[in-house]
Amino acid sequence: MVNELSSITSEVQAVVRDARRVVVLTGAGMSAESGVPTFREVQTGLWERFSAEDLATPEAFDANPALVWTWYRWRQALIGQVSPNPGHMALAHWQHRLRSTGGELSIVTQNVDDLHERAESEVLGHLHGSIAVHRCIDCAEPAQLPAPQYDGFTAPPAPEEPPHCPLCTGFLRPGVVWFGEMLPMEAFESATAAIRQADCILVVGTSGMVQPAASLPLLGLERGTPLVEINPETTDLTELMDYSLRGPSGRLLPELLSTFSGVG
Ligand code: BV8
Ligand code: ZN
Repeated sequence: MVNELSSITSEVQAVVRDARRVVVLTGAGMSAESGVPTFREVQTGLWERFSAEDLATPEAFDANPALVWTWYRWRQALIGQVSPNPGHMALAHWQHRLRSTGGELSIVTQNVDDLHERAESEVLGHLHGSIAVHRCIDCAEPAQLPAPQYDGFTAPPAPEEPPHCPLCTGFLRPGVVWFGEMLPMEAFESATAAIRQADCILVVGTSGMVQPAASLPLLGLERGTPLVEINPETTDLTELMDYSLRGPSGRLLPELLSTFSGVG
């Protein structure tokens, strides 16, 4: 039975304070306070006619490569303009602190941004890939591209065709996992291995709607590992949790960390 809490209690502190092998599963809500729209927030501007789930598919790219390509380059440019928030910084502090005493904090993210890395965390796995890498859709040849520059972010740019592969004539595509595509096995297997070793699992800023990522906390539940959620809303995963802290990760993660490490 989940304890839904509006503030951090001594019980939650006790569960988290002594943990030595923590796994943190993060979703789009982790980056919301940095100014990156979550995946299910209403799309704006040019994309408002489409849901993210409609655009994040091989079929959409096939049907309209310019629209999908420009959507990703616009999102990548937006990510490049924002910074990690206090929630990212708190996880980086915690990871550093645990590692200095022989412990571990493993970050498994569904996010395609690099904000955990820019907060100087090491990320165990990006389950849904990365928006900043590109490859050929036909021959999978990796391609290096300069970061896109869009200023203002008022009216997203007019669609432009993706560049072509330097080896064949294929279009370049973003290195993200689209709906209907397999997750990177390495990332998923590392995540399941870390969860099997964990003595505490945090689930931060995810609606828990996307599979198979959303099933990872179940592995912890089967093993009786304490499960703590941080989210302003209840989610598809809330019922599985031991504790669900109702609030934004940018406030609650630093608060959680400060209760047992004196880091403000
Ligand atoms: C696969 C990259 C199979 C692209 C993404 C079983 C049942 C039903 C469906 C399926 C199933 N198994 C597979 C499927 C299909 C599908 C799926 O799950 N569909 C859903 C919609 C039901 N899954 C797949 O297709 C996956 N592939 O299973 O392949 C297969 C098998 C064999 C052979 C071939 C194939 C691939 C899924 C990956 C899709 N790609 N992203 C891109 O970014 O464009 S998913 C996308 O959603 C993002 O990565 C995002 O991270 C992810 C999850 O969303 P959230 O992170 O949770 O974001 P969301 O907006 O939903 O929620 C934000 C949360 O934050 C909210 O709860 C909000 O309250 C909270 N929040 C807001 N502010 C804050 C906050 N929290 C904290 N602090 C705040 N300040
Ligand atoms: Zn190619």
